[in-house]
Parts: sequence; C-alpha cells; structure tokens
Amino acid sequence: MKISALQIARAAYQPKLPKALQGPVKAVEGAATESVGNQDDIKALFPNTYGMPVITFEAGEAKELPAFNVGVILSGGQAPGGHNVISGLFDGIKSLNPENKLYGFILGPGGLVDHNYIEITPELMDQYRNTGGFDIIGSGRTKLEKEEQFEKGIEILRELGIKALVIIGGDDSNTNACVLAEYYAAKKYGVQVIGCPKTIDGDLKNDQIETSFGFDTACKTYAELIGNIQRDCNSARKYWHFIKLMGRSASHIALECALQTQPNICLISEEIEAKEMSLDDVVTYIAKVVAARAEDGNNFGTVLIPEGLIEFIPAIKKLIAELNEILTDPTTGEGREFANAEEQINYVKNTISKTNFDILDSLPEEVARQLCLDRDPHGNVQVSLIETEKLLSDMVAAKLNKWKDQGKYNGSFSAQHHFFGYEGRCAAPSNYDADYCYSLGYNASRLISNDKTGYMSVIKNTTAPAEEWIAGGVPITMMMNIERRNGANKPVIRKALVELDGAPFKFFAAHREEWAKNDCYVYPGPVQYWGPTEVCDQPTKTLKLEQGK
Ligand code: FBP
Repeated sequence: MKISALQIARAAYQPKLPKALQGPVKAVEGAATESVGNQDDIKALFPNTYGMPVITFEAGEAKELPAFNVGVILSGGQAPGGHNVISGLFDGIKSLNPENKLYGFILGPGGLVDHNYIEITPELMDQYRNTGGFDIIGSGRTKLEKEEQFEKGIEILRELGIKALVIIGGDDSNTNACVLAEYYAAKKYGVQVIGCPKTIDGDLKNDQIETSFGFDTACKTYAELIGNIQRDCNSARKYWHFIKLMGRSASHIALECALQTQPNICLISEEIEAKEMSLDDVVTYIAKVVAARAEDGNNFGTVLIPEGLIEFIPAIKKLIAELNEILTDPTTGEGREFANAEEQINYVKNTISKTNFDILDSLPEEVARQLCLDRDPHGNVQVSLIETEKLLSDMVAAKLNKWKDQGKYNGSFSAQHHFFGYEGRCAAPSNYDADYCYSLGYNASRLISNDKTGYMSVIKNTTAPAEEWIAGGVPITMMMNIERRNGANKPVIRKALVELDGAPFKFFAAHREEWAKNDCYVYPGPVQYWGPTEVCDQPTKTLKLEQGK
C-alpha cells in the first residue's frame, strides 16, 4: 500500500488529552441516576446496572495494576475518528501496564459472535493513527441482542482473557452494549462492557454527551463540497442543486451544513413534522423560493435535504409505522420472511389499511417500493436508498410548469442532484475529532481500570481547549426509555432530534429568508490540520451555538 504524504505527516500528530487524563486518575462519583423516561420499566429490565452514578475523573495516585486484556468492536456506519478511539484505548491500557493487550473483533459485533478477531499490535496501531475509516478491524451492523450471541461472546472473551469489551457505536449499538453489560453482570461473568458515542448523524447526544464523534469531520467535509457547488452555481448561474445529506433520522447534519454554508434552502425534517406539512407543502415552499429568485433573474440556487425527510412527513410517518407492524412477525418479533421482493410488496398491498394504501399508491413507484422492502438489522427504513433529492426536484419542476401555464412564473428551472453521505464518513478526522476520539478511547481505559461496566465514555466541555475538557463516564441506563421498535416495546437510548427551540435551529430560522433571496453563500474550503487555530481547531457551529459561544 502506498501511503500519502498527508497520512505520513498526520501519523506524527499526537492528539491532545484533557488534563485529568494526562496522569493517574481517581474516579469521583456523583449522585445516583435515573433513566430519562419509563424509570420503573428500565429499572426492572436493568437491575444490575440501573441508577449508577455519573463518574468524573480527576488527578489521582498512581497504582500498580495486574495485566489485563481488552476487546474492541466498531459497530454500524463509519465515522471519522474511529481509529483514534482505538489508538486512545490502546495507549491508555498500555500506560496502565505495558503487558496489557488489545484485541479487535472483525467486521463489527458479528466478529464477537463468530470468534473472528486480531490482536492489535503496536506496529498495526501505528499504521492507523489519525486516519479516517474503520478498516483496521472493519465494522458491521449485526445486532447483538440474543442470549445465544452473548454466550458465544463470553466463550471467546474468556479464551482471550478479556476483562472488558469496548463497543464503539451509535444509539442502537450502545443500547445493545447496555443490554450486554446487564447480562454479563447478572450472570456474574466478570466482563465489563463500555460504550463509546459514535455516529456522523449527531443524534447520540443529550445532557451528558455533547456530540457523537465523526459529526464534526463529516459536516466539515460536506460543507466543503456544498461550498464548492455554491461557487459553481454562482459562477454558471443556471442550475438549482438539490443536495441530500446523510443523517438517517435527525437533521443535525443538514442544519450544521446550512450554518456553515448559508444555502438558499435547507429543509429540517423536525420542523416539517411539527408544522404537519404534506409533501405538497414542502414542494410548494421550495417552488416559491425558486420563483421569487427567478423574479430577480436568479435561476439558480441550492437546496439541502436531510436524508430522513420522508419519514417525518406526518402522513408517511403513519404509513411507515403501519408497514413496520405488518412486516414484523408477532410470534418472533423478527421481520417476516418472503420468497422475494414482489411477494413482500404484494403482501403489503393486500394487508395495509385503505388510508395508508392510498398514500403508498400516491408515491412514485421507487419510493413506495423502498418503503415496503426490508429494514436494516435495527429496523430502520433504508432512507439512504430513497432518492428524495430527485423526487423533490421533479415535483418542483411540475409545480413550476403549472405556475408557468397560469402566468405566475416566468423563470427557467434546471436541476442537478447530489447525495453526500459516504463521501464524508471515512474522511481523515479533523483536529477536533482526532483529539475528541483519542480522549474518548483513553478515557475508556480508565473506566475499565476503575472496574466500571454499563458506562459510556464521555468527554465534556469540548468547545474549550482540550486541556480543559472534562473526562468521565455516564451509566447507559440513564439515557434510556421505552419506545416502539419493530412492532414491540423496547428499552432504547433516546435519539436526539433537532430541537426547534434550540439555539442552532433558531439561528438558522432567523437568517433563512435572507439566505433564500440574496446570495449569502459561504465557502468553507477543506478541513485544515495545520495553521491558525480559528481555521484548524473549531468545533461545529451547532455545538458552539448550543453552548452559547
Ligand atoms: P450509524 O447510525 O450506524 O452511525 O450510521 C449512520 C449512517 O451513516 C446514516 O447516516 C445512513 O443512513 C446509514 O448509516 C447508511 O447505512 P449503510 O452504511 O448501512 O448504508
């Protein structure tokens, strides 16, 4: 493999750590905690890991610890900085005892169940420091939720002498980490489970977690591309660019990219749901901005579309909820088996209620088809496969043609389509993500050496310089509530959606009319690693606004 000059230079970068993690630590415990919802149910489901205190690390006395081994899993979609979580964990356990070993399970949670692993040696680790991607061990979406899987897991954990397993994942994977921690604690298997907050989607955040890692770099990467498109668009002045952005459910990525680039339009799914807008309302909103700009002679512009939009349009949300129910086998709680896609679609059409049948029927064939087909292993509609950007631009074009016939519009409309998702998930981590992820991993080693289980590694105060970051752990049960998933009530980590009364959305809402009419484009340019701190070391605008900075 040929290594790029940037990769060689980045390999030499030593990520920063919070002051408290720079030497031996002591764990300071806060008060007992409660789950965010359904306290009695969560307590009953997690009797061994419920109510534990929040932990903060402070400088402490050095202790000699016997050698121990740790396992690590990368779970779900890639996010920039995953390798730095692993290097932080690696350096953290080696600093406790150089004999400690780190094993990586291959291709996600499936590696634990299938006993597929490698030892992460110093030579291997050094090839991946500060790089993007999850390729050191690979990732996967196998859902760890069954007792047989937990039992297969303990076999290999015992064989390798593993004291603790670190699961790096999003809300679903950390929910599973919590279930596994509880199971091993109940069985007194003596293996700790620690979670780490990952996802470019930015929806694993709450009072305790400031941001999930990867969100920063992914948004900066997309914002660079959007900025480039805006400059192209402003130069040629002939296209409307419809840009769909990843973020399966929440619109955090679209909102952050809008704050960074100031496009003419950015749709926020959570607002569309709150205002109970129909698909036609959304199309009318876009068409009106297009028509208003055409009056000023500007037949060009940019529209940012969150990937999860379709699921937030209230009528379609109801349709998906019914589809999820009918596609689940009530006896097993698993998806129903069908011989092929056609059989599945026919089953849906014959079973679904009349109201939802009509809605399904009104959608373009490809969209309807995708909604009826299989979910991912966590029960989510695979929204990345639905071409919302084309759907919307086709519908806007049809509306504008109608307005033209009625003499209400006299512009020209030509659309280009883009989907930015995979382009940003494996980008080399920004300085923020490089430091944040390394700290999360290093911090996980301290949760392990302090014998914690069922905790998520957390680093707070990250809009301040890294020295002042606060390191610690939060019981995963604290973030849980009961939600309906796959036709059943399940304990899950509550997903953070865009808050319409939050500072990032309010800032956007206060400026969007101006951005729609005038060309206020911002061109952020590529992520920078060396140079002035105001260019290289800034957190996201979302985080700054949330923290009033
Ligand atoms: P995670 O929640 O696992 O981090 O993944 C998020 C995501 O990147 C979404 O933005 C996107 O919808 C989905 O993964 C795509 O999944 P896949 O990689 O399986 O195509």
